Amino acid sequence: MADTKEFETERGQGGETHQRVPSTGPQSAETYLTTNQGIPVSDNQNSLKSGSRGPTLLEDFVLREKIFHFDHERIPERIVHARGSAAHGYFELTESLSDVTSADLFQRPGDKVPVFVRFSTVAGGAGSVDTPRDVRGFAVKFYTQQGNWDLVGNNIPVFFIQDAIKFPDLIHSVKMEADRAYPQAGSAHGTFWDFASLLPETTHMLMWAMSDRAIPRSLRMMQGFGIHTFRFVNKDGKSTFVKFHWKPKLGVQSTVWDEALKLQAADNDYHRRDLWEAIASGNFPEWELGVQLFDDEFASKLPYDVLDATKIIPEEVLPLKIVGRLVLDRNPDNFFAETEQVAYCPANIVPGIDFTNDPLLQGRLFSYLDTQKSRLGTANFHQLPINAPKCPMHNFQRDGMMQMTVPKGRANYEPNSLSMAGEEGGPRECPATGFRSFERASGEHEQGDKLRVRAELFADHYSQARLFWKSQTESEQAHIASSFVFELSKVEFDHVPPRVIANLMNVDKDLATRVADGLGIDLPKANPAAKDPIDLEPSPALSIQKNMVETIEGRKIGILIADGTDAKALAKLKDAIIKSGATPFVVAPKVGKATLSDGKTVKADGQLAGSPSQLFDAVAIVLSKEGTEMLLREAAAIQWVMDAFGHLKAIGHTDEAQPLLQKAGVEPDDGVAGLGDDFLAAAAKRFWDREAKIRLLA
Ligand code: HDE
Repeated sequence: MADTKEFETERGQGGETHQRVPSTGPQSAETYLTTNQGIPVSDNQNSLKSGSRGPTLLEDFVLREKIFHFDHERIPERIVHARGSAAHGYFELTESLSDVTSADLFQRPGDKVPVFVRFSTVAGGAGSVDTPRDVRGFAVKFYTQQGNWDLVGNNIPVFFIQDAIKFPDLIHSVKMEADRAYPQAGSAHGTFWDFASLLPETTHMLMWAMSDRAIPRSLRMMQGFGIHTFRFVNKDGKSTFVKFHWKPKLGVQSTVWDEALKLQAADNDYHRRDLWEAIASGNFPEWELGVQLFDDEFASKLPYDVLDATKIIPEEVLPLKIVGRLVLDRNPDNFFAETEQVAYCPANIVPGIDFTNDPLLQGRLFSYLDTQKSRLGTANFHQLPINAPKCPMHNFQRDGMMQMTVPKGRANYEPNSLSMAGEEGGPRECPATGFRSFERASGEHEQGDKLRVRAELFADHYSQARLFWKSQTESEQAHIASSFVFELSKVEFDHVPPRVIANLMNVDKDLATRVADGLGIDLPKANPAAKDPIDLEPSPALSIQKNMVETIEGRKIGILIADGTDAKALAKLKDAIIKSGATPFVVAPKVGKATLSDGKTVKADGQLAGSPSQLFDAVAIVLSKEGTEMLLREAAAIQWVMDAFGHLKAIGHTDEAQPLLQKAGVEPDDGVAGLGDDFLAAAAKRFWDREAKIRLLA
């Protein structure tokens, strides 16, 4: 892109502003505006008219081309996962997996592979909000030396359905309803729960979706999962099953529901902005890659099927082996060219990795390539810079819309003997390094008659939902029960909530009772289970609260100030926050300036009305007596403090600010502190115990 630093500003006859390259001085072709054909443009403010007040002329090709191109700027949004944010980075191998896979990226510790990672919500459109209750996509494109490998996963390790044939029904039911086109970006509506209640296989996923996993604090603070069981294949052709896990360095962190709702009003782009700002400020988001490796024998002993995407293998049953790290260190240069045009595809796989017969995965292998053609318009979308492999790529595929390469010679077929005539013959197959599918069926029933059936072990719909429930803390259980109540309270069909609760009866009677109570309806009988659930050992690894990483690194701390704020206290606090790896954000009634105790003025980062406390992980109220008195008359300030308390955040404050805390209903607890180290320690946590005092949960 040309950077015309030197330009002159002039006024036109009608007073319009013209920025023009200097009439004298350098006028290199790099600096002036052109049409798409490279023709220099003399005037970008006025269309060509017949007379200054006359009609616009059709011959104005500058105008026509500009408007024509603008008219076609949009492309179809993704059918699902339309709303997303992405970043560049790298994957670094820390432990070799050469014994189980021949995949080049898993051979040599220390090797780095470039990646492009896109996070997304599922249900909403491209312009929808960032913080609905929803599953998040976690798609990684690895540009390896053996071609692109796409690990297209989610932040929840299981899925709603077991067979791809149900995906269109699932998505139709969860997206905005067909006649009224609402609600946008949320599952709290009739058609979704109607469908889900009729499919007991959704129960496990519903437990996750109703948990705090579905309202993440940040894209940087989510786990990621490949979900399906995949295969590794080593150089001897031996296969090992593998499940992929991403573990965030900052731990899994979520919001509370009221906060997530208020974030939708405070900042539609909350997650997008958070990711961008973290990378721009050098706080690079990071994850570890963990793998669960197992063989046929292990798989055959499990009480569930490893081809069933509604099941996990608990980490306590099969520990993770950490083999590498993912670092996101560069924001996209252009949202459309990169984040919008990136085309992930689970079928993009490299030698050494292979699929399994998971019937959900098998359907995905068709869907993604197919959808990219309608989204990106041509079979040549792989040539877009963001999709192109970063290793040599050549074959005999030719032509098509938007062909960007100019192949030379006549070799567009194979076999050929053109080299015998001294011409280029083109590339040839390579059995030694080429991709080979794992040849053998493993396990029973992996081949045989053509049957439109589901494998028998898939029939256990509830045991793992129960396992998930039992693995949560009391506070997390209360959140899950309350989410069911919230979502079902939005369902206008009276017959649907009892059906959901009848499924929950098979998970846990207490949960079912709490949801029924919360809705004020009678407890239904349990839905007869296709296979009776069994009690599995709880998995503490599934709880967010039991695994909190207590750090303020990567967090944002809101500091409320006003005229009269103690200058020294403010400087000291900001300094301490920065030193501990967090970001301070100063909020004041007027963004332009606040006059501090020493008479100096400071500029705030945000104005009080536009910077509610849900934007921060913890808050400090650094007010003088006069500042407090003023803000006691400002509803936004009272709400600021009230919400920080209600969202279970640490609150640091000056003594003088106490009346404001009182007016906001803050009761003293471990999370309410001064402004010293006690505040910084508290800012690393959420105060779950507080919730029982302020919220009636189910
Ligand atoms: Fe997707 N999914 N999906 N999905 N999916 C798409 O592909 C599909 C499923 C996931 O950031 C689409 O390029 C089917 C599971 C992510 O660009 C589409 C089935 C998981 C993304 C599609 C599933 C995912 C998509 C829409 C059932 C977690 C966003 C646009 C068999 C493992 C990728 C596109 C991005 C996107 C189909 C189920 C994850 C329509 C048919 C399970 C993260 O092809």
